[in-house]
Amino acid sequence: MPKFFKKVLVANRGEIAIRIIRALHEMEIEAVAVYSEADRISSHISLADEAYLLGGPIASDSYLNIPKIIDAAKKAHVDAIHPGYGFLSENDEFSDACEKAGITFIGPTAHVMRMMGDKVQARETMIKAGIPVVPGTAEPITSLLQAKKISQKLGYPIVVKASAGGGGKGMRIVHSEKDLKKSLEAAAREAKSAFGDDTIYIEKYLESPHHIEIQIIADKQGNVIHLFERECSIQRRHQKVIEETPSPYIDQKLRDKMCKIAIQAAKAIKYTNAGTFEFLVDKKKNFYFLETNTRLQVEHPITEMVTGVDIVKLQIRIAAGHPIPFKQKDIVQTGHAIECRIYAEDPLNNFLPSPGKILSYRIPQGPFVRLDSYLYLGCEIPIYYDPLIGKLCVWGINRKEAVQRLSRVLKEFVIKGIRTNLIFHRQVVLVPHFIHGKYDTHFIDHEFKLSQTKPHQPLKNMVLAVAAIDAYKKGRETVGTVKREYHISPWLRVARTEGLRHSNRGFI
Ligand code: MV4
Repeated sequence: MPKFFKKVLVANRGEIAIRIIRALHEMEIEAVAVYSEADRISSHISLADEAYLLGGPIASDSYLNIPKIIDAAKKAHVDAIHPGYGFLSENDEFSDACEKAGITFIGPTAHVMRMMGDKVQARETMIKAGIPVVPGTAEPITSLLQAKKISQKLGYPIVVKASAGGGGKGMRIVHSEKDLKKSLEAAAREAKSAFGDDTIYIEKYLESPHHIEIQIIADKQGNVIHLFERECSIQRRHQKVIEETPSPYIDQKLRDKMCKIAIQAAKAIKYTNAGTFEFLVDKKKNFYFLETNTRLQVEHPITEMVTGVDIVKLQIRIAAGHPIPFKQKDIVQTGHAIECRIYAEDPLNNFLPSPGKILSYRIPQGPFVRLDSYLYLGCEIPIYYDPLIGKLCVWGINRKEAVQRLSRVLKEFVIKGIRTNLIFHRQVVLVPHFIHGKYDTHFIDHEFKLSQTKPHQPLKNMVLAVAAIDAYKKGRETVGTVKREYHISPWLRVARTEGLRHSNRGFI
């Protein structure tokens, strides 16, 4: 008889559903999958012990539908539900609905979710707990005069943010008072549209910060530990793309300070289960609380690789009422890990989603390589959900070896039938600022222009032609027309032949 739960429903899809099912099976717990019409043949179903169809392809009829998920959980007689990330993972109503149905929600309490989901309240709570927050308003902005006074006091640039937001939605950077009114209106409008709540607040804008987060684990007995930091500054339109640990930007002294503050913050809000406290670190190495992610993070594997801790198993254990089975002194950071998020999107077409069917693929393997994905031959990448298809993670004894290993596996990794951002990742590992760990949140904007401009057709044809010749010479079979994947950055190859320059400010 398992020590924790007999049966758990995984209220998610794709790679994270598989990740959770694997943890459950290693704990000898039965796994129940749920799925939509669009995921009828998805691989998380085949790995589960039972599977329940929720409804149509759109998330509101399936993965976001609380009554349907609770109904499936009751039919399956599960003891607990793991929400994964995204969808309902930070939805306090879902957490409440689980508890009301007598089903354990594997995550923090609904109260903590509500407190941290309101960014103005989260800031107030952190200020009371003695946690450094970015200078700004403790209360929402309700008038232009109030905004002007606050902004004059802070000094421009300032940033307007949505209280119900996160992830940069509704965020507006304001460089002078003349732009303040329209920015406030735009931020409120976007917040209302995205979150149904137009509450906004103001902060001093930190120039070129780092986005560094601390992984926290807290049990129901009051024990709180950290699992060190993750550097998440390589983002495109506020979407993390590459994460690594340890951060190449902070030293041990700053790491100790940040981890201690994150534990202090978790204790102040009586956090339980796995959570992540995000900070901005400025050029003077001052750090400020940004927001709390009350769920398992996409990028959790790199923390697992350097600490040897299975975070998902810990979540399940804690939710079942068991204490953390080790002390802080038992946790050490060993080596260096980097994660590349593999998206079904086309960097040659402004990173637009690229749904379709996987016709063939070659998975990179070898020592210290981990791929969390739902890929399989014939797999359909649907248009209805986030285009993340997997996370390619590597570990090295130090950052140099991790980057070398990442470069190798990115060349090995081939996916045919859809376009992916693999071509982009292969460029990143060639950029000196990345290789030397000298980057901040402006990395992509500063180093690449791919995300802003679509290449003019002749250049794009040239890239494809070069790749086809390259593939033909090397005897590689191509799919239909031109092989879409390259093993070194075709942009660089064409740049050299075309006389184009790949400066450190991208292609011009
Ligand atoms: C900031 C900031 C600088 N100053 N707040 C908030 C949501 C997160 N995804 C990005 N956020 C930021 N908040 C202040 N006061 C910088 C970021 C930031 C960022 C901003 C613009 C472009 C890319 C960014 C990547 C990480 C963090």
